Amino acid sequence: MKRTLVTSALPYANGYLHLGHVAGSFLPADLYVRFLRLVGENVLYIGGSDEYGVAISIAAEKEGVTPKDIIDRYHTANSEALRAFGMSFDMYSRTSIPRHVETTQEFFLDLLGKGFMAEKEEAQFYDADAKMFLPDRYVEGTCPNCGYDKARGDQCDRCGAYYNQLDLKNPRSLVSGKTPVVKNTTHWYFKLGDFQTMLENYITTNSATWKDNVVQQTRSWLNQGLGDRAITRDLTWGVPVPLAEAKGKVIYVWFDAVLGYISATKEWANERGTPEAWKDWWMLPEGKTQAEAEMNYLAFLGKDNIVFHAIMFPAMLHGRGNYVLPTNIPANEFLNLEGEKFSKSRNWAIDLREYFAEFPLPQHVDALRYTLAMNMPENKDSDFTWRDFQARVNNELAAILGNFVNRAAQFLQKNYAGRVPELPPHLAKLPEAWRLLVGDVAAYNADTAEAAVEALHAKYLHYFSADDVRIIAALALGARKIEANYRVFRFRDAVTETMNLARAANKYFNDAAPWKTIKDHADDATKTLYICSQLIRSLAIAFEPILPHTSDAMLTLVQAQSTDKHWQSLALPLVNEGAVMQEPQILFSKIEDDIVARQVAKLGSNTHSETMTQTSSNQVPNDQAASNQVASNQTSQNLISIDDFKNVQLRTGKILAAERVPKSEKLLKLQVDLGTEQRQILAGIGKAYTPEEMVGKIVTVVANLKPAKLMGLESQGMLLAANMPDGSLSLVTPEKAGIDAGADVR
Ligand code: B3M
Ligand code: ZN
Repeated sequence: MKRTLVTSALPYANGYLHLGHVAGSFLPADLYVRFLRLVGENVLYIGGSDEYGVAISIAAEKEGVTPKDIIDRYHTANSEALRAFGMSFDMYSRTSIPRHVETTQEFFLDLLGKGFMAEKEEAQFYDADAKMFLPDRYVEGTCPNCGYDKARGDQCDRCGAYYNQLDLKNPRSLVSGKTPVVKNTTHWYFKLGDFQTMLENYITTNSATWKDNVVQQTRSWLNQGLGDRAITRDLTWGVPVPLAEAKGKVIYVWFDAVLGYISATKEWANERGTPEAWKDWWMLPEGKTQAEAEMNYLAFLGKDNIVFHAIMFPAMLHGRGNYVLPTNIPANEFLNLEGEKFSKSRNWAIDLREYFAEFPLPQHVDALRYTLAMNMPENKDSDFTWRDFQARVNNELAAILGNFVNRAAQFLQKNYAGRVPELPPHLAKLPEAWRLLVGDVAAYNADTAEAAVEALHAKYLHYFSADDVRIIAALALGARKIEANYRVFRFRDAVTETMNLARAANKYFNDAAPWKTIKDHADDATKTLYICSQLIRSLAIAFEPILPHTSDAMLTLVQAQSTDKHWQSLALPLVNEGAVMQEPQILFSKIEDDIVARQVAKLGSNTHSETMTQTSSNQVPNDQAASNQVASNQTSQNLISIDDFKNVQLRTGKILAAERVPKSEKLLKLQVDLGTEQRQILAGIGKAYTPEEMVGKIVTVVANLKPAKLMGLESQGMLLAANMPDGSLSLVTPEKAGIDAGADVR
């Protein structure tokens, strides 16, 4: 039987969850899971707190409390906030539980036993003041490649170079600010390189449906070639390395964190009294592939966690053997706040607790879910603004959905004694006709909707007006479209289409104008209100993933049976005639200007200048001091989007002729064949290359650069070259032979 396991990245328990976390990895997963449950699929949704790593111990030291104090505080607060936000986890666990320690140690020993680990003694930076070895994120210095003076311990944010920590020039400890010493230490390395081919195959088979950014990031890691990764640390807070000779060492937090999904599933299985049931979700049945076993695993997360879930975790799972691997990794980009990055210390943030303190009602939870879903950073970074929040609530939730439900319910109260109307005798068979009609709509699609209305109106003339047919067809076709969007993780579109259904219902009520027909065509009014009662239920089901509280209220309003809560029956008339309705409540009240103004004014009362990382990668704490310096690297990085990059047209070019530019040591004048045209390009490579050796070379050209004049000569493009350590240049050329002029470079 088909199963879908869903996880959301485990946030570090060292700070309160903010809207960025929620939009990145929680809300999309919850929408998806709730949708699958409505469809009746077998799904398990797992999450929890990530409680080890330097992020936690530093936060503890700063406050003079124990790491346990920190994780208890934030795990409790965050699991409570997520519950209030309507997250429908089957289990929200934590990585400090004994079961997790066991699971992690088991994996470590198993991979060690199979030869996937290497033990190495290596020199590492040691902070003598803080008495600790420095993880890469806690040392900063000058990049050995480009000279950037805020390069991280293992990677330069300016030129992208990767290097060994010890190659960093002028290293500074970010813990004490002092220059670290070099000291030897032994660590265990996970031999990721052993999984290169397996991972390449894994990506090739699975990635057809993956998001571009996930595939690209993963491929680029694979293209660099995978090497050994140290997975132990000289720290006290973490899962102890289960070897006698490794006293005082713990397992690297990322190695244990991804296993948190498994230990949380074990916890779930145990709590429900079926301790072995976790295997149904993680372990392949004997002799079956994952596809044959119909086992899906979807890992929702923010973009900075991709590599750990697309490379490291699959390697660990495969190495262990017989485990499922992620079938998809629907990573989101980042959410900004009023056009700027979330930053706790600048008070440029909204955490969930704060939001609930200001907006305590269930309708406010749903309003936030809706606004975040409509602005989900699916394919690029997106923005939450209070004005947009206000507009979404007032103009959409209140003015469309709330308005429809409220008007219909009021009308029923006033004119039908608060009951779902009973159909007049000549329409007694209308529910049956409705079912047949929905069956007929299956032959049409969104493009042929009007044809459907015409044909089916003629067919069911006795029961339905053209408008009746139109709204019923809209439900049936809408349900299909929404489903298609959820299936491919297009949440914004799914939610937009859902609101379109409410829009159609609102229009239906308006156009039918029952307040008029009730005077002379009472049967028409009765039918209209019967249909509207059904629409309330249909919309409740359509909105359930997005607005769970509102959905419940709507179902209760028309006394819909919870057993009828299925996506498949969304468009069917399942509300009973004569059902006594609840007293209608306002679903969404308007948000006034002064409320919004107050929220905006609260932002930005400033102290320091830390940028909060949203789902910080590695071990960067998103809290105060240590990370002030760490995170400042990321702001100076000035990230561009993939779209920005796509604006640059890179193409291969073949050098047809080359000569020195008189009076210039550096400049060569080149005639370059770009496949479709010939260009003159002046390149500053004259010290590294002679004109003779240039001719015939295939180079990489920026093809859409504005022409410029250099020493009186026009240059129509630019060549790419890398800076060599000795200051000279090396042209960027295709790695494989057989490429001619004019190939796209991406
Ligand atoms: N805690 C990093 C983060 O919060 C890390 C994710 C773990 S997912 C297994 O972004
Ligand atoms: Zn650099």
